[in-house]
Amino acid sequence: LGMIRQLRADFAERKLQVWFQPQIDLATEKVIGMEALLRWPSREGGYVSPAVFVPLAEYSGLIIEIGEWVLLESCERLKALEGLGYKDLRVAVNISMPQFRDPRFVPLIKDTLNKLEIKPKNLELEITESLVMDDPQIVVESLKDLKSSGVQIAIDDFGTGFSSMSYLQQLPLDRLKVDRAFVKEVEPGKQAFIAETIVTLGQKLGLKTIAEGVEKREQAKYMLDLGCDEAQGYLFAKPMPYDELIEFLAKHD
Ligand code: G
Ligand code: G
Ligand code: MN
Ligand code: NA
Repeated sequence: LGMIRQLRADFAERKLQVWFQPQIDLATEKVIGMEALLRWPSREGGYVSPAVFVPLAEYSGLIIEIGEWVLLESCERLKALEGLGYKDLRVAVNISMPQFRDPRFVPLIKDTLNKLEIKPKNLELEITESLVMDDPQIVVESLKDLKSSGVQIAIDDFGTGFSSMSYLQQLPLDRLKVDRAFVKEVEPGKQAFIAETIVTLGQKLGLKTIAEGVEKREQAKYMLDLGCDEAQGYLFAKPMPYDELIEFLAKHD
């Protein structure tokens, strides 16, 4: 409870940050976009892991306000990047279940895109398999609505959740994110069967695939050879504050 109170106070005092991790087209190695990732500076120095505080924010309902802010912040940064000449980048935002249960969620996204004049296809929502299973009806309904306005949808951490494959055909998906646990299996002289199967599944379903947690050159090469489209990971760039992202983009091309 103490931690939730701290989180609420720090959020109110604008101490939370949104960082960005670049995403790369594997064939050209051009930056195609970035994932927005929350950062909570800790009183003891360093950062509290989102794996710790995001569940607290979900449990307390705070994630609705925080998520609204992450969305706005991400869209404003995307718009600013457009002004700097980066015309067609995409920003991926992680979404939690309580946000779907908020009736203002779908209109909020549409209004934000409208107000900032952002192309809907340049916003991607990342959801997990377990989120879908939690309440398939509301998730499918909301996503169909958003998808019809052009927003992109990705399944995060694909292959790690407890879920039914049947939702893959009901959801209006664009992209599978191959979890880093499967990319990690890519070692010299070995085969990564699960990563390979996910890429093939994506292709058969007409979806793009993006490899997460790519740390080594041989992993990028292996995933490209499998037909995986995109990647993110420390090999290319770690999550970073917006100011560093601008420097990274300037240097990268
Ligand atoms: O940055 P890091 O890899 O530690 O993030 C871990 C996880 O925290 C992410 O995979 C994601 O699931 C979650 N997370 C990060 N930022 C956000 C956010 O803005 N909203 C939600 N709901 N989850 C986030
Ligand atoms: O949304 P998701 O839970 O997948 O968040 C991605 C998390 O993975 C972020 O917390 C980010 O800091 C982390 N991450 C990103 N790239 C790498 C990587 O190359 N290796 C490892 N170990 N973690 C990564
Ligand atoms: Mn994610
Ligand atoms: Na992930």
